Amino acid sequence: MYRLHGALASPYSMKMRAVLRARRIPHVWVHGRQTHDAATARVKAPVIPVLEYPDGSFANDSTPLIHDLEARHPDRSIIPDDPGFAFLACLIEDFADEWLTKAMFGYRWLEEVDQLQMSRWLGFDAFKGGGRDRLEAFASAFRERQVGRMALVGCTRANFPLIEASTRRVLDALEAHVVNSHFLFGSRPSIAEFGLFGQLSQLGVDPTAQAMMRAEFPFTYRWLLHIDDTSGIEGTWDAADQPLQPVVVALLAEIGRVYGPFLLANAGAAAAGEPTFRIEVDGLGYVQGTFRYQLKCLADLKARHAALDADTRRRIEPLLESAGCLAFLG
Ligand SMILES: N[C@@H](CCC(=O)N[C@@H](CS)C(=O)NCC(=O)O)C(=O)O
Repeated sequence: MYRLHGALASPYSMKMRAVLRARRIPHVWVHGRQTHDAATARVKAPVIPVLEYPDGSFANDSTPLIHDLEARHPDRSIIPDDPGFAFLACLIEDFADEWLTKAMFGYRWLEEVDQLQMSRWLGFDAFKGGGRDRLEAFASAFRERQVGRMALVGCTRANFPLIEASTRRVLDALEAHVVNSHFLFGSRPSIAEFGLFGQLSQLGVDPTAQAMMRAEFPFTYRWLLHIDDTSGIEGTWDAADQPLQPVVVALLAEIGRVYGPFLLANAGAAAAGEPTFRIEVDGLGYVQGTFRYQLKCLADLKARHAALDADTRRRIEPLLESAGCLAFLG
């Protein structure tokens, strides 16, 4: 039995919980301040979710965890068996984890109504009782901490127009898709859906973002409840020669438009020893501190792309080219 240590307000925790459910991997869901501190003390970077393995070892970082579980458990894989679709699914997951998360963080901590509501719910989730005073004390301390970190993760008011425009394009594409099919690469969920679900699950709860989703993206809003538990889904992957869903083409175009330039600018700044970098997309500027973790993400994506066999590359490169993704994968 695995033990997944996470939090309801943690997008990566919701992602991992949905993955374990979908794959019918026996686990218990453990959340709350006490277990959080105990579990994060057992890993290098004190971030959640933390997965406790049946042998008592602990590990975190959702993407490597997902691939490790793929290696340990063959059934109900969430990686499409076609190497081309597998690469695209991993690219979309990384985009959600590293770019869409800025929408999640921005919608949560930019406006006071969300800061107040979410910090209180985070306190409620952390202590599960123990009185209002303790909850409020935690809430105001956590709110101050998170609001103070907004610039660090690029979620400033000045950056938000680009983050929001990008998020709306993603939601537009999903809204048009989920009425036809709940999945991107067939009739079963892939790592891409879980990456998107993780971040969007929070937009489905936080007051301002939830109101936007219910009003403008009502089916995507409902889709979140479906992806939260797909343990009952028995589906198949699309065949390699089947045309890609328009939603996949739209997501790749968004990756080429915003995420590629973001990763390249971050890598360029790191190489030049610059503390910050700036990109501009459709006239909207975005400034952020240089981030080491995203250097690893870019390197992983390049390595996955380079590892593709020649036939697969020939098949998906025209799509990557027209989406502008080869600019950062080459
Ligand atoms: N790359 C990690 C990111 C994990 C992460 O950032 N988790 C957040 C919660 S969603 C966290 O624990 N942040 C640390 C903190 O706020 O102290 C993953 O994919 O699991």
